[in-house]
Order: sequence, then structure tokens, then C-alpha cells
Amino acid sequence: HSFSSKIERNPSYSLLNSDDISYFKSVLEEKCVVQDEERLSVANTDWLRKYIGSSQLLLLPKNTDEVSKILSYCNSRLLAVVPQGGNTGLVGGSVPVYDEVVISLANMDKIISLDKVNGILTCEAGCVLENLNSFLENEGFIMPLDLGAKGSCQIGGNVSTNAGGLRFVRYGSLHGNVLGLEVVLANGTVLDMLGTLRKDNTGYDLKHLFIGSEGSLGIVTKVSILTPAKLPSVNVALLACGDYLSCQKLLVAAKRGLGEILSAFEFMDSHAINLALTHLEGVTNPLPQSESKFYVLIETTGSHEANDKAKLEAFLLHTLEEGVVLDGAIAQDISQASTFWRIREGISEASVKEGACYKYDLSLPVEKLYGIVEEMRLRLDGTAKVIGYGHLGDGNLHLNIMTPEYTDNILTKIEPFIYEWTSAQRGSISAEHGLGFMKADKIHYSKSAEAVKLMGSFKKMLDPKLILNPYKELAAPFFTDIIH
Ligand code: FAD
Ligand code: 2HG
Ligand code: ZN
Repeated sequence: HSFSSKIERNPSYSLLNSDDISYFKSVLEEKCVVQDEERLSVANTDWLRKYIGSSQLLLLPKNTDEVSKILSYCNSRLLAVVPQGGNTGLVGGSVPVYDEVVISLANMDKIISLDKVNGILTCEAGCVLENLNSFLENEGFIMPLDLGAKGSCQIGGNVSTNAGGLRFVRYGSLHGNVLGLEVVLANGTVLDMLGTLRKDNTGYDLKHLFIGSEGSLGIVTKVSILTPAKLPSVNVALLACGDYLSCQKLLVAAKRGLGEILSAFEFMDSHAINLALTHLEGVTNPLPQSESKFYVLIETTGSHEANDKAKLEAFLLHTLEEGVVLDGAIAQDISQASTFWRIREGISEASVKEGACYKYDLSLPVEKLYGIVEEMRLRLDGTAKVIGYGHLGDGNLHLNIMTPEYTDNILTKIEPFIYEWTSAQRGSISAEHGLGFMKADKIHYSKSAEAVKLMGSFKKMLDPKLILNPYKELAAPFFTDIIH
């Protein structure tokens, strides 16, 4: 735990007893009240295997009413809880810190409706992102978001983290795409905000408070979301650039030259691509001749096969002639396209094969974005592997630092330097992964004291007993004087 030394179990929370278990068994099906050690160990451990809790109970409600009964009971008994989706979060937000009860949404995975005229999907929060996308593709639509964790992450987790991902540059944030939510508040109240309207200016748009609130204000139980049409022509290119300035020029050129068909603009430095090529099975470098420092994956999605392909080819030729791009390949079939994507999406998976991995997820002005990677490399002076990649089209850098094991020595070289650097650029210390446990006490680097204070007031109003996801986000000790 990165700040377990700074934080102790809050003794005002109750300890679980046998009456509690009996109550949960009276409300849920018996097999949905899990005390089995092996299953608890999975629920207690995050994707990075970095944050490990000690919960004694995992609950798997099947519907909103059950979630409501669980929360209402936990609230009156002062039992702390942690909502859990696919448990793919990268900031330690989805696992207990101590003995919080884990409430998993995995059993709430029903698709409720698809409005095919307006492209609006309504489903339960536990639906796995990839399953939703497969369902939609059969119906002629796609999800407006995509990410490497799609096979496990749930739409409720995506909404609760306000996940960005690989299609953000085209379809934008979940704040725009989510049309409605059903949320259960800490005291069990079911808040029906499950609208399906594009436009609705009647009062405050409360659903936005829950998008990105990381389980600190309520449990998302249903989601309605705008889904774009599935278009027939998708092309993927992998391009190599000699320096970072060329990547920026390429971004500007892609926004103009590819315009409305641009659907992804992802970037990786040679250290990142090499890491993926080293650790991922069955992938080889699509640009074997290139020893370039930077790689950009461009995807186009449009409605006209011939025109779109010609447009991308002309774009590639032009950028090669201009010297912006040194080398490039357009995927010739689906298998090649998926190899390009596998390399980009597999960097996370590869990054944890090296031992310890310190992950940072920064929003920065594009012109400045790679500066921190270079500075960090100098600072660590060969003692760690430093890779830079991410969603360049959205100004979002993923900076990963890998060492054989986690040590305080290396951490003190990275932090607070990285946060101070980001703050000085008025960047964000969490572009898309959230604060979770890892950055619970770091919000002040990106938000003003007044804004944080107001957040504390919302937290206090919606969860006055602080049972939801404690020790994280707004419930960290850093905020307790604000909250109490
Ligand atoms: P969890 O990890 O289970 O939970 C995340 C947080 O949300 C926790 O605080 C949890 O308490 C809360 N939560 C979960 N479900 C609910 C609910 N129903 N109601 C209330 N709170 C809830 N993130 C990106 O933004 N972009 C990426 O491109 C991206 N790529 C990734 C690639 C890989 C390989 C991995 C492992 C992760 C990646 N992530 C990415 C991070 C992660 O996948 C996302 O944050 C995702 O949205 C989390 O969804 P989940 O269902 O796994 O949620
Ligand atoms: C990505 O874009 C994810 O691949 C994960 O957001 C980034 O593992 C990371 O640091
Ligand atoms: Zn990302």
C-alpha cells in the first residue's frame, strides 16, 4: 500500500458479525453471500497485485432492490463497503483497504433495451464492456468507448471511473455519452435518473456527479448510453516518427487531413513498443526496418470503403514526403489490424511482467507531454525502465516506470516530483484512471482547495456516515477535517 503507513483502519466502522451474515443470507440467494477464502482473495487483490485488502465478505446482488437492501443495512450498521466492477482499475480503488464488504455488480449483467432509432442502449451496470460491444455490433452499433480491459471491465466501473480509452478522440467523454443512470445511495435510496434523452435542461444534471466518482457517492446499478452507428470501413495504420515534434505535427495533420474519419490517435515511444514486443506472445514488429523513437497508431472509421482507404493512403504518402513520418504500414486485413491494436493495448499487460510497475496517467498540454518522460529518464539515471505512451489525441500520457521491486528509494525519486511537474503545467494527475487509493491524498495537485471543499460537502451530504469506499478519493484522511 502506497500510503498504508499514513492511514489506519477507522475504528468507528463496525466489525462484521454472524448476525450480519444471516441478514445478508435472508436478502440474497445463499450462493451470493461469499465467504470462501479463494474467492475472497481474488476480490481483495487489484489487477496490479499492488493493493491487497482483507475483506471477509463478498456480496453479489442480482438486482437494484438487493443493492438497496444491502446499502441500507450497511449504513445503519456502520459497515464500510467497496463497490466492485471488473476489478481492472489501476489506482487501487476497487479493492478494500481493510475489511470493507465487497459489493460486486457481476450478477447484474442484463441488457434491458436497445432503441435502434436513436441508438440508445440501456443495461445493468455489471455488463462487461466487450459483451455490450459484441451485442451492439450484431445490431449495427458500437460502444462509444473501448479499452484494453474490455474483456473484464464493466460499464458500471467505466462510468464510475469516467473511463476514457481508445475511442475518446472520436466520441468524447462518458459525460457526453451517458444519457441516464440509476444509482443506489448510501442509505439505500434508489435514485432514478435513467433518462434516455439527448437534451433535458430541467434542473441540475445530477448524473454527472456520479460519473467519475469512483464509488464514493453511490452504487451505479443501471446505465443508458448513446451508441454510435457501426460503420463499414475501418482502417488502421502504424507510423514511425523520428522525434516527438513530428508526432505533434502528425496529430495536427491527422485532425485536418483525416478529419471526420479519424477514430484513434495513439502514441508509444520505442521503449513502450519494445516492451510489448518482448512480453506479448505471437506479435512481431510490423515495421521491422524502423529504429524510430516514436510510433503512432492511427485508426479511421467511416462509411465509404474505397474513399476512406484512399484518404488514409494519400495521408500517409503526404506525411512521408514531408518527412513527418519515416516509415509506416496500413494493415492489409483484420488480422494485421488486430496485431497493431494488440501491441498498443498490450503495453499495460507487458508492463507488469517486469516486476514492479509505477503507473502515472497525466493530462498535459500536447507540446509539453513528452518532456516529463525525458526528465524522468534523466532523474532515474538508468535505475529503472521508463516508458511513455497513451492517447496523444486527447493530451493523455501514460508514464510507466518499471523496477524489479517496489522500493521507497525509487518512489521518493518519482514522487512528489511528477505531481509537482504536472501541477506546474496545470495538467491533471489523473487523466482517466481516477484517484482511487493510490492518489487519494493527491487531489490538491489538480484541484483548488475551494473545489475540494465543495466535493467534501457533496460527499457528506450523500454519504454522511462515510460507508462508501473509505480511505479513497474524498474519504482519505487528507479530507477528514473537511468532511467532519
Ligand atoms: P473496477 O476496477 O472494479 O472499479 C473501479 C472503481 O469504480 C472503483 O473505485 C470501484 O469502487 C468503482 N465502481 C466499480 N463499479 C461500480 C459501480 N457499479 N458503482 C459504483 N462504483 C463502482 N482506463 C481508462 O480510462 N482508459 C483505458 O484505456 C484503460 N485501459 C486499461 C487497460 C488495461 C489492460 C487495464 C487493466 C485497465 C485499463 N484502464 C483504462 C483502467 C480500468 O479498466 C478502467 O478504470 C475501468 O473503467 C474500470 O472498470 P471496472 O469495471 O474494472 O471497475
Ligand atoms: C491504456 O491506455 C490504459 O493502455 C492503461 O489506460 C495505461 O497501464 C497503464 O498505465
Ligand atoms: Zn489509457
